Amino acid sequence: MKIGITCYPTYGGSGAVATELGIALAERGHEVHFITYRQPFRLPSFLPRVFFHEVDVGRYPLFEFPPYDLALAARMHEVVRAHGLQLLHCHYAIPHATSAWIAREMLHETGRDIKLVTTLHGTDITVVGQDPSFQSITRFSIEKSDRITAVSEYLKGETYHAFGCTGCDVRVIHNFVDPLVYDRKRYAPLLREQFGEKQCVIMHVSNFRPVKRVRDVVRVFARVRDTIPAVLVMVGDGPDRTAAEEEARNLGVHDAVHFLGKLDVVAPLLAGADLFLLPSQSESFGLSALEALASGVPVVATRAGGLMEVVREGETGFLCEVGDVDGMARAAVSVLSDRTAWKRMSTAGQHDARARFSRASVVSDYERLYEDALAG
Ligand code: GMT
Repeated sequence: MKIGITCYPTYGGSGAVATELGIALAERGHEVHFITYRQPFRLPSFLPRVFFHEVDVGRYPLFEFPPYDLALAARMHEVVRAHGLQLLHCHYAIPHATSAWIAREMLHETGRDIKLVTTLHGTDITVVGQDPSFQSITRFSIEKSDRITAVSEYLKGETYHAFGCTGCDVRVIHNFVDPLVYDRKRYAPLLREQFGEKQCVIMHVSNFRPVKRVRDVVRVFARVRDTIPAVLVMVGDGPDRTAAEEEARNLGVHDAVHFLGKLDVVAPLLAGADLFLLPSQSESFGLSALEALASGVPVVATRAGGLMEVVREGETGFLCEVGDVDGMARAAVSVLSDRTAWKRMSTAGQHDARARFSRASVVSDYERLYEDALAG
């Protein structure tokens, strides 16, 4: 198949999943064209059958807000025609699926057609899409897609609940993890070199948006540190980084908190971590938690949305209510202070991630979905 993929190329789970899906599809012989405003962050410079088409938004003094959605639609139209694409897979309903619909309407003018597949990742449904100014266009873009997927049962439910979409058939295709990349045994113990053997390494990876509650990460860590020698490694960057740094200073743990900034490759770090914290307000899936589990890192997170489908309570990690800093700290101490329990959880996480979220089976699910769309 000849497939176009549009995603947010920046640091984030949806871009990571979209890119890794494209790479896996190309490995299976499909031709994959990424159409985005920047090279996706997890896309290496060259891979056979993988192409990147940059969307140039242009800057004209007339436009206070350059019309990215239209530039994207025009680029999609151009790439579909130039390369004979059969299908566009958009990650996020707005604006990507909306642009794809415009591109398809333009193609109809010349008697051609293309199938549209949209994957919902969360923010478009749970936050932006429910803003009154975007509600109707989000719903429209979902309903105009030939196939719609959501990354969790939770998100599927939210989609029906928020938008009705009675005529839609939202299918759940979970996110996936590459077991060869997220493998504890594969990497040199970089973090141990830096922090030694005697301290537990607690880790958080995100874009530090308010929804991630990064101050709770620091608060949980400070409580854990009252009992257990530990360091906190914060990977990523975003609006709440300063607040997290300030919280670390206020709680007197700043010397033990290490902010590494944005890193494209996190697997070698995860492979050296003892515990992963994800105290989010809302999470439609929680890809970073899955990557941690696959790397043998028990997860302490919140009972928020899709995280309940990713973390098996008591088996691969612990789930607490949003904001329950004491509960998360108790859970973290319980697993970090009992080596046998930690080992059991670490092994269970690696097995469960491979069994339920394997790259091979999820990529096959998408392949079948595409074939079904093309046949329909
Ligand atoms: O969580 C974010 O802020 C980034 C966002 C994105 O677009 O990458 O993540 C969403 O999609 C990921 C991939 O499907 C999911 O793992 C995240 O749970 C989801 N984020 C939210 O629902 C807040």
